[in-house]
Amino acid sequence: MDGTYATRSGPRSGRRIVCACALAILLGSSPALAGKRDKRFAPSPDRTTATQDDQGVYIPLTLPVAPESVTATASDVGGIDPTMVPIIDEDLKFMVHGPGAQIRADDAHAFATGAGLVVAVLDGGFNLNHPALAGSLGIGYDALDDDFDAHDPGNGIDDDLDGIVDRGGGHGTFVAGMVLLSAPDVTIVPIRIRDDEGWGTNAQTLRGLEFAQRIGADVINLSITNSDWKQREVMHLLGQLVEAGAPVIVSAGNSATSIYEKEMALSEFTLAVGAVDSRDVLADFSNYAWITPMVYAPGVDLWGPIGNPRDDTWGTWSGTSFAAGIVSGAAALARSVHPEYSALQIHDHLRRSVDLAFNAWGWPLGSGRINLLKVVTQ
Ligand SMILES: [Ca+2]
Ligand SMILES: [Ca+2]
Ligand SMILES: [Ca+2]
Repeated sequence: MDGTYATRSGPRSGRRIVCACALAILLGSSPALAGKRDKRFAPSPDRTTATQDDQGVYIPLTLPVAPESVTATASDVGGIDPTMVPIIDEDLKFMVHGPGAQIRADDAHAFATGAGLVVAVLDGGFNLNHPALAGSLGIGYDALDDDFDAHDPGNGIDDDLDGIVDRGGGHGTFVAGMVLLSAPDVTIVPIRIRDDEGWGTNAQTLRGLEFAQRIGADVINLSITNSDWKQREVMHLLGQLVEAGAPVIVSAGNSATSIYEKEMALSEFTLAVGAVDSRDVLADFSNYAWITPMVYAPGVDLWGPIGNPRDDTWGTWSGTSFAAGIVSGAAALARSVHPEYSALQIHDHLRRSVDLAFNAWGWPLGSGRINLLKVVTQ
């Protein structure tokens, strides 16, 4: 797969030059990356007993609640709701009638599109050949292989024997698609830190974050759960990234619990994102918070690019992972209109750029659902 997507020329060749420069810098100054390839470990029979030892502790992605509900529908398959028939379009305009309308994407794009900014998507299951990503990709990094090709659409094998083949396949592709929904002109830098079944180690997360730091990413998206999020090295790196000006957007998780149970969302350096449905009601799977100032975004039955099992596969998917992608795009828009803001000011700005959203009992959620028009006009 090396070079497959890099050879695709989009209309934004200037960015590829920037990325090529970044690669040159990396190749010339990345001794920390070289030689840090750690060996892969067989999945533990009991992954719920995660320990401080990141060597061999497998960390699940924030996967949809019911992976089997994913309707990985190829674009040429009939029987799709006419209003949801994908029109493969580079700027994802096909989506503005769904969640795009809910978050005022079209209106916001009259003010900003994220042009010139880089969003690092640390994830897994990237299909970099998907048409939705054409012209939007920078050179990425693969923390599992220690190479610059993050492509991993799945191998068709149930490697972790959980009964689901390539459980993580397409996850990163879908997250990247959601980023582009909010910010169609950003450059996505795909950073592979999870395998095609959705597992990875803290060491891989660290190396992925190091890469994002080296290229000076403008926004960091982490749609993962991490049992040891407060690992000293991870927190240190997140702090450095935030100090350098990069908002860090994380998914709140899909276990329908208070966010206080999720260490990553407690981090002072991150902005946690929960999911609401098309009525702005908290998704029944979404984590939430009563006090922690998190933000919400559409995350139920989103339509987007999957790329598994085929390059042009589209489908619907639910999860806070994808809500986080939408907010990462929003963070890029915020950076476009507020270059003077610190990363934490971007977080605060996003928390304020919302409409009311509610839980199942009709009570307003702490922060509401992101409104991109407010992001770019406040
Ligand atoms: Ca690779
Ligand atoms: Ca599996
Ligand atoms: Ca597999």
